[in-house]
Amino acid sequence: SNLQVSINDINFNNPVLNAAGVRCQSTTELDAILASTAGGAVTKSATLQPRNGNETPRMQSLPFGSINSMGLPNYGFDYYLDYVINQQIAGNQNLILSIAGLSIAENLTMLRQIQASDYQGLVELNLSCPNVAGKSQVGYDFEAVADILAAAFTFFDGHLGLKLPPYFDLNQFDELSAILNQYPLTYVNSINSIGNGLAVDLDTETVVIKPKAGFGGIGGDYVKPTALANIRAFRLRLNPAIKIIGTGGISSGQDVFEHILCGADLVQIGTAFGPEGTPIFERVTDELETIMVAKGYRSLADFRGKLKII
Ligand code: RRO
Repeated sequence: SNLQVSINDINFNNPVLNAAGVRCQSTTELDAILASTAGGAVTKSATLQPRNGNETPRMQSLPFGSINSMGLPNYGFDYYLDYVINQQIAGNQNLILSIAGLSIAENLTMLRQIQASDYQGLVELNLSCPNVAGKSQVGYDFEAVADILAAAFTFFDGHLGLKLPPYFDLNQFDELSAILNQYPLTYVNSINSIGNGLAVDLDTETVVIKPKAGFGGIGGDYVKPTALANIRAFRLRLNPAIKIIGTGGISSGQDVFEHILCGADLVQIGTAFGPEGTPIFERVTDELETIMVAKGYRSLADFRGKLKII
């Protein structure tokens, strides 16, 4: 079957990428993703200055997923911009540069530097980091989202996507979509982790991660229904020119199929990529093809967004 996807003339051999954050902080890790059968690679969200992130333990596997409060550890914006430009020179366009400034001004500074650089690829503005103490998520403040897009599109003419937090009220999808539809966004990526969950260790009667007194973002199987709902809700509301990346609870070909059926163009794997590593990309892609063959679908467009209601 044909698993190819193109987003604004940028081509991906298949729709399955890593999600920002997991095994993508160093160039060694990014090289391993690109050397695998993954459709492409996403860089760890960058801040202008390098950061060590929060104190450890800051990520923990849970029975049906994960909890993390990494606190944006990364090698700094220049490190990732250099990497994606070097990949572009080598002929690889299947990358996404993720940025997560600690303020709107910092995000605009990074976007200006990208605009001034030779990088022509996808840029993912992460408005949904739940784990920097004292900073609320821009993605839950729709006026702030409108302000940053208005400012960004006065000078930025590259391919800009937004990484969004999960929403839980249908009015939120209506209000945010009305804002997003006013701008030439390339895509939205739903969802980031469900912020500020809490897990308990029965034996020790403690929390399981140290930062933020144990509160952290939830990923994995726990979040798949919320991810599917966010993809579906945005696909029904956003201008068709705005593509959708589905992230949340993917560990099998069936999960990928469900994301695409709800409207995803590309998908990303976070939690499950941690323990399984790069072999996960070939496994889930093979599983997706098996489902497609059984159903008689030859391309992703045959079923993308075609979820039926009853
Ligand atoms: O680094 C993190 O703590 C983190 C980020 Br930036 C994010 O966007 N989502 C997440 O679950 N963790």
